[in-house]
Amino acid sequence: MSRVSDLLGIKYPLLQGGMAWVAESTLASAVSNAGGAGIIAGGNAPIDYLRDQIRRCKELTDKPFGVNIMLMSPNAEALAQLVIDEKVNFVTTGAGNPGVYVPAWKEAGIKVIPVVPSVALARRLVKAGADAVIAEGTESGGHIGQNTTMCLVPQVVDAVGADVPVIAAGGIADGRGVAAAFMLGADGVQLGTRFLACSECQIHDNYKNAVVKAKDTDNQITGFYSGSPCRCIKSRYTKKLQEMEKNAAPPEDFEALTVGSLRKAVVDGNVDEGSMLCGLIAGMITDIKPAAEIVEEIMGGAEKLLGRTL
Ligand code: TUI
Repeated sequence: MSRVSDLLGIKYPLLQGGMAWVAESTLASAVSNAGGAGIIAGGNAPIDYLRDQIRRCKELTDKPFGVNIMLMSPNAEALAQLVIDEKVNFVTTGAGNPGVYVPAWKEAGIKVIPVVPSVALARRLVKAGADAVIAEGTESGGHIGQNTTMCLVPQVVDAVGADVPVIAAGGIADGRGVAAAFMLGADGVQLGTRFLACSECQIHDNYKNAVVKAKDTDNQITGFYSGSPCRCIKSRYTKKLQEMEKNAAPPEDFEALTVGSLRKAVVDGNVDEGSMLCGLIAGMITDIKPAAEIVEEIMGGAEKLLGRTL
């Protein structure tokens, strides 16, 4: 068993990304039932909805699953308490430094696994008590840092020391990517984009099909100049946003375009006005299949390449 499987009590050291608006109980439970670690994303969602999602997930699986807390959410503090009240197995965090919450989570026996886009933050959070870190490269979909998976993972592995497992994220969607992550010193992987094109993923079919159709170059980073870069499938929406950035459009114009854009993609399937967050590896994804098949195929492929069980 890998150290990540040991830590989380799962079969395979594979986590499903905590994608805002996307990662809900149906997807998370399917990944957990497949032997990986499913994750419910907090995003900006209301606490009552998230409590229901956690409880629904417990009904759909008896395996461990986690909750991702997006630290820029106004509900982050309430969700930090909810995961304690609901005795969630583990927490991942994104878009900020979760340091203030770590002592209470540890006290409650919750495993803490922050996403880190840099070596400095990895060091800081390990000192604060993180059980593992997710080193996320800029190949990922959504809100991203600037370092690539290939460069970031080995540097984080060296920085955190032998006792702390590192989970690689960004640009991984098959056995070759998993094997490469392990060669870089990772003890586990987190996949988001591959699970967008998954039968149990509840996003609108238009969004799902856009992931499958995307080529290697059908990808665009928005928000680059505002300091909040976000990777999406290239669309009318991303082109308009980039045009507005170039022309330094007023903040109210950005707000009019971006507010509710994730909902438009995920719920309405509006591929022109919605923001279809998606990683760079979408170009390699050509089919939609059940989570169990995805997990078995990827981990089987990695085990063959590495010549050992994971
Ligand atoms: O969080 C993500 N990806 C996301 S979150 C999201 S929803 C969203 N909504 C509104 C604004 C922004 C996002 C869509 N995609 N990935 C994990 C991640 N975390 N990527 C980068 C970071 C990160 C950045 C800075 C983590 C920590 C951090 O710390 C800065 C500090 O405080 O030291």
